[in-house]
Amino acid sequence: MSEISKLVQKSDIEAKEYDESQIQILEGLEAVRIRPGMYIGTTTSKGLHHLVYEIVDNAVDEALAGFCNEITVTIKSDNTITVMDNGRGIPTGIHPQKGISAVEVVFTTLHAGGKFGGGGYKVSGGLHGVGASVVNALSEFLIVKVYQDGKVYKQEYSRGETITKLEVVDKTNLRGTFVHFKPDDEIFEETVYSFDVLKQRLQEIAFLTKGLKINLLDEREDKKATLHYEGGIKEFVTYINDNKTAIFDKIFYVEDTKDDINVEVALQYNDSYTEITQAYANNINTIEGGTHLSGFKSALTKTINEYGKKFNLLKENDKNLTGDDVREGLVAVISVKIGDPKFEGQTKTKLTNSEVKSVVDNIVSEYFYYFLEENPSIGKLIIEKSLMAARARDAAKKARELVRRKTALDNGRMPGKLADCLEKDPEKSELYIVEGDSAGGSAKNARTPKTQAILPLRGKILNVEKSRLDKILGNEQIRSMITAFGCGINEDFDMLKLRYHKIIIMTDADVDGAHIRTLILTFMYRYMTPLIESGKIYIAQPPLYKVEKSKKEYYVYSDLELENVLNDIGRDGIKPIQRYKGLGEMNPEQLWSTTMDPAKRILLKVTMEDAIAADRVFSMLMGDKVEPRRDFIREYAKTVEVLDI
Ligand code: TSJ
Repeated sequence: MSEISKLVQKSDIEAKEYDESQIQILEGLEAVRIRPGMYIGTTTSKGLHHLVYEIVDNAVDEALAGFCNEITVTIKSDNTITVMDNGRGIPTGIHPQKGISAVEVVFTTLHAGGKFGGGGYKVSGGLHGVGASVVNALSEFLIVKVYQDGKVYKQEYSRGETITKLEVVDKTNLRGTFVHFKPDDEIFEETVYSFDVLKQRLQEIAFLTKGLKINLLDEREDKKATLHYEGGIKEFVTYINDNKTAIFDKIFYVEDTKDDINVEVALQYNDSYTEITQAYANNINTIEGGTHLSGFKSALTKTINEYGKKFNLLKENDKNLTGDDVREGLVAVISVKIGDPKFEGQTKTKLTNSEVKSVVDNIVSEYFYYFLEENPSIGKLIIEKSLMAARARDAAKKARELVRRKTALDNGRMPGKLADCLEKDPEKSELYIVEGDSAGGSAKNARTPKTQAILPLRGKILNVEKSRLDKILGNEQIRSMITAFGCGINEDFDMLKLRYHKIIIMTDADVDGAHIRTLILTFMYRYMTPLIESGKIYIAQPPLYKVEKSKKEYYVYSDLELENVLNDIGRDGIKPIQRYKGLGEMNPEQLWSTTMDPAKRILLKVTMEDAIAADRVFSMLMGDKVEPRRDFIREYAKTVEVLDI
């Protein structure tokens, strides 16, 4: 007997005289409660928010089918969630075989999503795509109301069990489906919803479903957002380019369907050197790429070369522009919707349906060539930009070879100022990047030489947002980081060669320190993205104050904590309150015990949940446009001390 059926037997299910099919349902939902991680990935805050997306996806499917144009998500004051749409309402009739309504099937049967109705594309059933029954199983209560044919139907569940029959409770002239649920605090480690997290994902869904209006209301503090984009992913491109300078105004946009594969592509170029391409399949952000992305890339490179040759912007016997050349400064969003998406890869975010590649390739080639012909001034700008990229790439290649040759000559020698650790196993080694020589000196004296290495950086760190690779590689600070890390950059990046499993940025707790930290992080984000994605980068937290009272010392890490400490120990008889302006003001013992001792220190891990959000922040902080930066700093300066980017 399986573990699950044993548990089911032990409970009082049989005492209630359930029939065969109901026992199967309960076993299924019991399994969800026993191993929630298998169904929603995690029971942390991420999983908590995932419940909302599971429900919303069902309403989005109704919108894709053409029967709904508005969805309202509300965070109630008790952190329960309601989702309402204005679609046809889940069918309320009795399912002939199962003997229960479609509503009850949806909420009590695993993987019931999309089993009836048929036809069209569905975004539910995607990445986790586990359906409404999983949300039901993991909710202390769930109430569904269907507004249909003049009546309001209602049914209640608790932890996956049916509590009431589906019954008519009212009259109505509305149409739609309403769901109210409370995530079970026996399951979730965190039960407080974040408005910003929900807003981020709902905005993405709204971009990907043009015309659909999504309202997000927060009744805890009377906040709201309306996410509604008639232009769909075209407006997504505008949004990504917000803090950047586009090199032409018009956005290329195409939507077409071939062989039942619906393809939407929007793109524009900006004057930066980085590429932002976001690919989606059935509204899932396919960060590992796949066939839709390959089709797009192949079409873009081919079309630009063909156009350039045809209109004599490229010489007949010149080398072709490469994919990298034509994607410098590109912002593109690709969204495909297909009946039966297949995902593979480490995070199951790589689309593998082979038929998609040529469909995307054909659609993009045809329409983009036409777009260039119709807009010759844009065509010329794109070719010129690509040619510049090609020349710069040659220069960068030479610079990189020089760096490689130098390192070979140095025989793999580390930068002179690096005080390396004795440990050779990267898993046990950590690197502190410290700004300034005096702080570097203190850190070298404070460290545990066995496992802690120190790399002091002095002088200007280049703003990589404003330079191409050849110039970046000419910067000594950046070169010393690349050499010390050992893992290379960009296409040469190799995590296996990384020499430290923790890289800790330690700068002064002042404005200059924050600026230097942002410069270092920008470099890491643009050239060593996997380091950030895999959580190898940390920020050290030196204390802001030292309070001394009756021979005791208190180290304090924020203004709020200072208030609390002073209230705790009493303000009378306090000798000095020392404000640390720089790391250099601490002696090595103090630096060790407050900031570097693994047993006591506080490290902030740099995370990157959302690549678009991160890109916007870095473009804004480090780019040319002053306005958005000023607004951002005004908005956040009051509340945030360390940006958790
Ligand atoms: F799944 C769910 F219960 F969580 C949920 C479903 C939650 C929300 C907020 C909305 C929905 C939902 C389902 N909205 N609209 C629908 N539509 C159907 O289920 C439906 C209606 C009619 C037909 C038909 O063929 O006549 C087919 C379907 C799938």
